[in-house]
Amino acid sequence: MQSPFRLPRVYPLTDVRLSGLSHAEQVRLLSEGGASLIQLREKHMPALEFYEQAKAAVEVAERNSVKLIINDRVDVASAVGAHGVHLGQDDMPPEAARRLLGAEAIIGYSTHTVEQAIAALKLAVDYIAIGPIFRTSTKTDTSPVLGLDGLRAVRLAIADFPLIAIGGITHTNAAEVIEAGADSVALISALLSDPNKISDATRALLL
Ligand code: TZP
Ligand code: MG
Repeated sequence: MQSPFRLPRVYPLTDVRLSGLSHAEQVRLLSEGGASLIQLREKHMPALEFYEQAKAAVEVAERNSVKLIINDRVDVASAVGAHGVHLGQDDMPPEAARRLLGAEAIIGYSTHTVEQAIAALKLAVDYIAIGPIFRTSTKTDTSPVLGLDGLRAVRLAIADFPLIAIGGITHTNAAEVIEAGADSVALISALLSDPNKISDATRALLL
């Protein structure tokens, strides 16, 4: 069996609308702040523009020894040579993505309930994301918030499987989210809402 994927404690996601910056520029600033695993999350761009931006972001990531994961788009992940893909409950099944991207690819999977997290253990995924933990205004179509008790229940149900928590995580609550059982915290607005402070905000979380 492959050894489990080791998650860094902080997992930033990019957002072009929130930051006003290209994906590549966000990857540069996040990696300057110490991030080592970054997800490109893009819900609006035409495929050509996202492909071009993802390609540029992969070059920046390689220069900084950062692993890059592409949200939703297995085709873009493959085309730009990203390290992997992050899939949701309604995206292409992880097995299909695994066939396309190969055994070495990092495949992450979003879950929103204890039941979904347990079911994910049988899939060809390297880590599970669980959320939203807290209220968030970054994503509007979310499932109900789980809170820290919900997160603890997921951790109990999946033993030591790699687990990321997402949704409403800030500098103030990140430590208790880790304490409740997450290996890693995924964040958008806490790192990107002030584009002049992206590196500092990332560094502050890693301290
Ligand atoms: N999935 C569940 S909540 C969320 C995603 C993508 C948004 C997280 O954004 P923020 O700003 O860190 O709450
Ligand atoms: Mg998705």
